[in-house]
Amino acid sequence: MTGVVDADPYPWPYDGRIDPARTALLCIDWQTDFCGPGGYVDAMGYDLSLTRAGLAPTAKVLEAVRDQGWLIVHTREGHRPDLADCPPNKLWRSKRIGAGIGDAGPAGRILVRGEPGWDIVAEVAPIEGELVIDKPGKGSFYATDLDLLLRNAGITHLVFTGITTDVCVHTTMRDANDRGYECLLLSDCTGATDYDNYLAALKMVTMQGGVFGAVAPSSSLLEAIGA
Ligand code: C5J
Repeated sequence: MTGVVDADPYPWPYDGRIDPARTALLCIDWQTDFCGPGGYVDAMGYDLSLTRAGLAPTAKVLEAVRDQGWLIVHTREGHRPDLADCPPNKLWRSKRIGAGIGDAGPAGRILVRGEPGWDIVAEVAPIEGELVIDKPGKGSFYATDLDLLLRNAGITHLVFTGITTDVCVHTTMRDANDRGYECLLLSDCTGATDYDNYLAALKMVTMQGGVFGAVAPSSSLLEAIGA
């Protein structure tokens, strides 16, 4: 049935069909720091192909929902240049593993706002009129105006893409679920720094009848919206 996503563990959304006026696409942290050469994830030595895997499917979804007039929100994790908004334990841990926040790298200062590594990569870059949320933490609601912007726009349903599945995507999805948003995570539009963690993060969403919402491949969403 058009407007309903064939998702796990239930046809999404729970309350009928997708309403483009009440549904937003969230694109979490598609930054060079998380999926590009010389960024934070690269500095930590993780396999970039895992975090880049969702780029092409996400670009396709972006194009489709842009055409259908959805609200689109991009987020960026990063800190002020003086690191005044970086918790000391986060800073300490990053330096301990040789990927110090604020340290100079091939993509500029790691996880610092305004640096090349902090930019959203070209494949899924925001266009004029799309919301961009800067956040100092893993969750997109913490210390941001995201909730206010979504509620003012009448958004009740969220479709998630982004990286990393087990960290910023999960933190945001869990928080959104607690706030009453009906959430769908697109399984091929996300990735983690560890493949087993990616799989586990997807599975966690589906427990308890959909404890944080539902999971589906982007093809199921595209089919549901007739794209
Ligand atoms: C991490 C993120 N993994 N965007 N950030 O530190 O998931």
